[in-house]
Amino acid sequence: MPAVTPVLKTHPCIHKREEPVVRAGDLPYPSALVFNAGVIRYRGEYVMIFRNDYGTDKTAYENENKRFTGTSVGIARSKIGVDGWRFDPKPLMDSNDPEKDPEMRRLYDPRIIEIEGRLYLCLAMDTRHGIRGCIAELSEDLLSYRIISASVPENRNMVLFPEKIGGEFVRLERPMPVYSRGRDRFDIWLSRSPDLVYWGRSALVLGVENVPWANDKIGPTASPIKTERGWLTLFHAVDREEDRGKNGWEPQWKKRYTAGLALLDLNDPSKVLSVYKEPLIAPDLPVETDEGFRENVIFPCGMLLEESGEVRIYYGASDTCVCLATAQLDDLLALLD
Ligand code: BMA
Repeated sequence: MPAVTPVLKTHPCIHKREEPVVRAGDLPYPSALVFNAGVIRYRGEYVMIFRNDYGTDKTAYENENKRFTGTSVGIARSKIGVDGWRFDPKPLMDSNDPEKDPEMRRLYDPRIIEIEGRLYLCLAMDTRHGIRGCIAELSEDLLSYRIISASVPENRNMVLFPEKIGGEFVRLERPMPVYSRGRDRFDIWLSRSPDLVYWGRSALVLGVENVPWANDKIGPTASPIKTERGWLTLFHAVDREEDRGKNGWEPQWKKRYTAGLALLDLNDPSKVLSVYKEPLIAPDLPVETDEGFRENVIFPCGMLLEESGEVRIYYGASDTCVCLATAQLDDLLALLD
């Protein structure tokens, strides 16, 4: 496979686990790509909620033009959050559910967070009339959900802060203003809410032009972590070159997704205190660069701070499997002067 240029490297403070933590063959139901997973610690174990695209495979996709027939969102639990995942027997959500709202095509890219003892999911919702960012409340047993808020199109990549700030719920989000900004010049925004249903007082957080290696778009990834210096915040950053070749199952894949790092003000997270000027995580393992549906994609949806001071970053690799990277909190904060 041709190398993707310009070369972007993972920062040395990041330790990547070489093998994926979850992949398609692990699931007890139809599955082709398992990726973009949110993770929390909940009632003594780790809960992962992941995206699963199904209905084809590499050979059928490339040789018979057979496309995916569905997207589901499923749940897995593990005592240690690395291996030993136990999968629920069926998905929580499925685009082929005959009872789903006919307007809705699918839900995907789930992020999970516990706020004040309740569980919430942020999801992208493709509908017949555009992409909506939505928030769902998840039952305590993780077996059912209720959508409580859905934005107007076009918006997605929502993540909730883990606590109220100034008495309000706060989310990061990524609207897609194609008409006014030109194609794929997308930025990170923030909105506030008294109740998680009504959202407003929106503000720009970070423009794509402030991320030196991104020439395309940026977006939120996982719920930020509270530190003494500010909200430790990951984001995804996309660079695109027209001459990039096949890079996966599709005839051409021109983009590369990396993860970047920023620090947001504790009391007003629309204020950026610092952005690390290089990527934090770039695709460089074989599973990230040479295999998978869309190569060179790092797409984190979960970030956890362990008692030891280790930060765990769960990310989708190549839109194909779930991988895990770790770093020490102090090392990450040292990048944000
Ligand atoms: C984004 C989303 C993600 C995906 C990424 C790379 O637009 O659709 O689910 O991981 O593209 O394909």
